[in-house]
Amino acid sequence: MKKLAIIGMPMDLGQMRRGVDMGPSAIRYAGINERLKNLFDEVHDRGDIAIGRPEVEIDPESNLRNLHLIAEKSEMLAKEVDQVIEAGSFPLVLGGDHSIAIGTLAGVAKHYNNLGVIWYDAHGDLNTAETSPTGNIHGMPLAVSLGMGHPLLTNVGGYAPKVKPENIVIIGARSLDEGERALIKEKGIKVYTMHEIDRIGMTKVMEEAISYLKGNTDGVHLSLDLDGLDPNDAPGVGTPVLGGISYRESHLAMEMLAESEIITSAEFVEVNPILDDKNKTATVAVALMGSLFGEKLL
Ligand code: 6HN
Ligand code: MN
Ligand code: MN
Ligand code: MN
Repeated sequence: MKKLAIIGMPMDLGQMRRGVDMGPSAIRYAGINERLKNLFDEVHDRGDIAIGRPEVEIDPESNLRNLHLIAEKSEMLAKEVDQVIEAGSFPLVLGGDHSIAIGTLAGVAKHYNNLGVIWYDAHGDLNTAETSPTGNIHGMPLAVSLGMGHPLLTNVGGYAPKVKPENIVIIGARSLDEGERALIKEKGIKVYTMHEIDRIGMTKVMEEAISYLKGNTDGVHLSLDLDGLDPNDAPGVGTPVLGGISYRESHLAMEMLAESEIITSAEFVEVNPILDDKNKTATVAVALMGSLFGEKLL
């Protein structure tokens, strides 16, 4: 029995542009339930994690905006994700900004010895308080999951690290900060930048990424930041970067992941309906989910 559980994580505390907390609503409005219900035996929308309207935390010393709030809310998401997997369902988390990945991965990784991660993003999200140019935690979740960063973040779920550097593949990168570049080199993280996508094409990139992860992992989490796509195709994001992955290439990437059957959990993040063009970005997200879960035209 194939079961899907949808969890909304309306958290916008990892960056400074309001509106990304409405991501889960926008994605539901774009028809996620209708689109996915025929692809599973059961689809259960568990609603949203309660974020409330907390006051923005200002801690000038740590360079980590909203540290305590994000840690606390991430613990809640981790528990929810853990329960979903425990119940035999596939967890699909709707963001929220990319800081939500801290909680998602804390809930997922304890179920695997060698969790793989595909980080589909314009950015590396590999900053720490020391390297971050902004203090925004949405630029840090992949580093946090490697066990690097403030202990309140790295220990969400009660353990660290969540992933090993050799089990990560970043796809779509075109904006990396200096500290992130150094970390990628130091840890030997596999990255397909836009250069490789242009040069060898998405088909080859995905073939390579899948075979890289397939042998060595016992589960693969897809963390898809909508800003990995080109802003023409996904305008409703807080940190757009020109020259991104097209909708068509993304569609193909999701179909290849469906065929490979390696994906065991997923999240779609950074959909901000306030910055969007008639809910286009949420609509793109739902279409990509359809492909990821095996939708076929014929
Ligand atoms: N995202 N590298 C920049 C920072 O502030 O650390 C941008 C991060 C963007 C994060 O899009 O998930
Ligand atoms: Mn468990
Ligand atoms: Mn991101
Ligand atoms: Mn990004």
